[in-house]
Amino acid sequence: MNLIERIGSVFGFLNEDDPEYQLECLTKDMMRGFAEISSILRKGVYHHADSHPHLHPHPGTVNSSGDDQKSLDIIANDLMIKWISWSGACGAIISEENEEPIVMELPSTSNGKRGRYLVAIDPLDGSSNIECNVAVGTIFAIWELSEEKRRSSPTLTKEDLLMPAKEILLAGYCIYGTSTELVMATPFENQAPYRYIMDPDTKRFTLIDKNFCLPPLVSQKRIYSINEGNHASWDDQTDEGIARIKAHSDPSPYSLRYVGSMVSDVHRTLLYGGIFLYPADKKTGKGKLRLLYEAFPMALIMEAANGVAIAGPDGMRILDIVPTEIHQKCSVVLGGKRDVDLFCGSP
Ligand code: AFP
Repeated sequence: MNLIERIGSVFGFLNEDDPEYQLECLTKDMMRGFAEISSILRKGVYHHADSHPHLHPHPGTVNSSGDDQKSLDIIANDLMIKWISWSGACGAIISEENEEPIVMELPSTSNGKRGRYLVAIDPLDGSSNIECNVAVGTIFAIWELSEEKRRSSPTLTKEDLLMPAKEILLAGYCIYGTSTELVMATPFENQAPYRYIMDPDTKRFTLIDKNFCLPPLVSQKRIYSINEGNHASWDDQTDEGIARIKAHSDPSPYSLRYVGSMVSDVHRTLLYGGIFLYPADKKTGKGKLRLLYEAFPMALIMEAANGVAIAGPDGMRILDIVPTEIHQKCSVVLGGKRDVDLFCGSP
């Protein structure tokens, strides 16, 4: 792509022959969204929207200027949709906040094709904890739409957007904690996740680790992370697996750490080791976490980091699950092999 084409691409006229550059534009624009969400979260007053209604009216109400007051989930969703659409490289978006997918209209230019990529995103995961200032995050996965889907008129169905994990091109999460960090992984073999940190002044992301993997086994901490309050709804295998973890004592027992924000719990697991679980409820047989924009991206990252990502004690790989609904739920077990093996009772 020459200079003029590159400049033109800023306004959405992306060169069809350069898919890699299109993915770069999409990801860079998403990073602008992460930076904007990070700045909004740091303004603090939003944390107190519910507990201090006099400072900030409840979501869904109208403020004195007649503007709708939006919850942080909606603000983050609007921002991410704006930035993802801005790139011109995206043909469809599945967001946790939108019941229906957002499918871009067929343009009259660009060969009559909508953008190349599908983005599935949870714009603000963990937000029910936000008032007490815990780290929350954005989780996403990106696929490439087929030529047929890019031309499909007038729109695409939900079923058209059910793409398997093995076709994910890029998965990642941005964590808004004491610092804002971005972790991204591709499914290419032997390619570890990359870890970036954002400078809050310049909003630039700097690569700090090209090999963001679980620590070496000897340094992996024994930590388990699960909502024990749901104990009564676990099936027997989960119950037994957690009992095995709790009974372990040699050389040291497991510690329990649970934030209740998946990005935080998974980020800690990647940094220190351990196991994070959100099992299925035995009555419904379903977990809480969403397959396309929570379980798939985190599973891809965990496997790229030398960890294991399964849907339950039977060992089914999360990345092998065939999606049947865009907001499908699944159970999740992520972590180091040693800890997942102990949970599963594997020798
Ligand atoms: P929210 O986005 O509604 O806060 O949900 C967060 C989440 O999807 C995930 O980030 C956590 O791991 C999980 O739910 C926590 O759920 P419990 O509160 O049921 O433990």
